[in-house]
Amino acid sequence: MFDTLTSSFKGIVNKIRFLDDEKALNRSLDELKKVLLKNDVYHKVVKEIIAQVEIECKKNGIGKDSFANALKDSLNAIFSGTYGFTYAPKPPTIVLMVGLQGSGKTTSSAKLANYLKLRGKKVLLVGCDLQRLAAVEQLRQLASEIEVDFYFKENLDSIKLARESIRFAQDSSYDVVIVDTAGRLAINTELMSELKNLKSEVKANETFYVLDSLSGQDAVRSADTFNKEIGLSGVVLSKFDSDSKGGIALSVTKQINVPIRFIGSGEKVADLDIFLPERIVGRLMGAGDIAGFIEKTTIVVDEKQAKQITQKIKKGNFTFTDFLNQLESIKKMGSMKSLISMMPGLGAMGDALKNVDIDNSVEIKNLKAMVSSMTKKERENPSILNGSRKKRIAKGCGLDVSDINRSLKQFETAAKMAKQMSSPNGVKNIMNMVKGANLNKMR
Ligand SMILES: Nc1nc2c(ncn2[C@@H]2O[C@H](COP(=O)(O)OP(=O)(O)OP(=O)(O)O)[C@@H](O)[C@H]2O)c(=O)[nH]1
Ligand SMILES: [Mg+2]
Repeated sequence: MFDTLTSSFKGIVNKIRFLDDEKALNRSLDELKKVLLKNDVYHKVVKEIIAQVEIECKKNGIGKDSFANALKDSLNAIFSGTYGFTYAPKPPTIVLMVGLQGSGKTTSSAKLANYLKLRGKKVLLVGCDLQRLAAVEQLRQLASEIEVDFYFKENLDSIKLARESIRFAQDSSYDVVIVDTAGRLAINTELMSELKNLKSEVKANETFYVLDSLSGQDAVRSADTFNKEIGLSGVVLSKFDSDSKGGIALSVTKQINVPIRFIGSGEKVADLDIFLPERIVGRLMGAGDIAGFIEKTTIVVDEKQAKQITQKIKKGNFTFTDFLNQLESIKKMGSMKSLISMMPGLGAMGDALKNVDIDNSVEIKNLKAMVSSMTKKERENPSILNGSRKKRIAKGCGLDVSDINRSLKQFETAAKMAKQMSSPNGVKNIMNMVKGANLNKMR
C-alpha cells in the first residue's frame, strides 16, 4: 500500500520552512527523488515528478504549502485519464481479464463481480481458463460464495465457450459479463493469439490486465507487450496490500499508457478498491479516502438497519444477534487493512487495528461459537446469563466457562465503546479510551 510513500511525503513537506531558500528546496527535491526511487517508481517517472515540482515551487514561492501543492499536482497529472468503471451503452458490458499465471485474474474476476453486484448489477462470471480444470472450479466456488451466476460448459474450446456465454448473457439480460482467461508463465505466441481471438469473439468492452504488484518492473514490461499485442483498456493492480512500496501504482500508467482501474487490497472477495485519481492522490498525501470509505460502508450497510442498531446501541440494548449481524457487515466491506488505509491520520491506532482478521481472530471465533450455543432469549438478553446458563453454553460450544466469561467481558466492552461512540463527543471519548488501552490485546 502507500504507507511508506505517504509518511515520506509528509516528512519531506514538513521539513520545508516558510520562505526557505533554493538550497533547501534542492535538498527536499533530492530527498523526494530518493524516496520515489526506493519505492519502485520508474526512474523516468521520478525525473518527471521532480522537474514538475521544482518548476511549480519556483513559480509559486518556496514553502510547505507550495511544495505540497506542487507534489499533489504532479501526482494528479500522472493519473489524469484514470476513470473507474464504465458501462457499455448497450448491456451487457463485457470484460476480459488477462494476465500472467498467478497474477490474480480469477480472484480479481470474482472481486469485480462482487463489486458490481453490490451496486445492483446482474453479473455473469465465465470460466474460460481451460488450461486447468481446477481453475474453472476455483471460479465456480468464488461465484457461489458471492452469489453471482457462473457459466461453463464442458467439451467446448475457449472460443466456443465464450461465444455461448455471451449469447446466454444477452438472452438473460445480464448487465456485465466477466470472462476469466488462462494465464501462462511467460508471454508466448500461443497465449497471445488465443487472447486476441477471444477478445474479438466476445467483442470485449474492457480488457483488464491483472498486474501482480509484487512482480514490479517485470510485470510492467509484460503489460506493455500485452498492450501492444492485444490492446488493454485498464490495469487491475493485484496484491497491492502485500506491496509495501506502492511505487508501481505511480509509474505503471505512465509507462504503458493504460490507466489503473482497480486495486486489489487483500485476499478476500471484498478487497477491491476502485482507482479514482483524486482519492488515490488524497491517500498518498495523507488525507485518506473518506469518500471511498463512506461509499463502501453505505453500500454494505442497510440504512434502515443501521438506524435501528444505532438506536439500540444508544439505549444500551445491543444484543448478540446484532453483534453477529454487524460482524457479517464488516466482513463484506473487506479487510481491516484496506479500510484503515482509507482513514486519515489514524496513526498508531490504525496500525494496531490493521492486523485484526475477522475470520481468523481467536476472540471472534470464540464469540461466534458462544453465541451459536445460546438460546434466542439469551442472545437478545445478555443480562440473564447466570452460572448454570454459562455452563450449558460452554459445554455446547466446547469452551471453558472462563472462556465464556472472557468473551462476555469483551462483548460488554465493545457495547460500551459503541455506546460512547454514539454520543456527541463519541469519537473523542473513544480515542481517549484507546490511548490508555493496550491494543495488542485486541488481536
Ligand atoms: N493478498 C492478496 N492476494 C491476492 C490478491 N489477488 C490475488 N491474490 C492471491 O494470489 C493467488 C493467485 O490468484 P489467482 O486469482 O488464482 O491468480 P490467476 O491469475 O487466476 O492464476 P492462474 O489462473 O493460475 O493463472 C491466490 O492465492 C490469491 O488469493 C490481492 O489483491 N491480495
Ligand atoms: Mg486463474
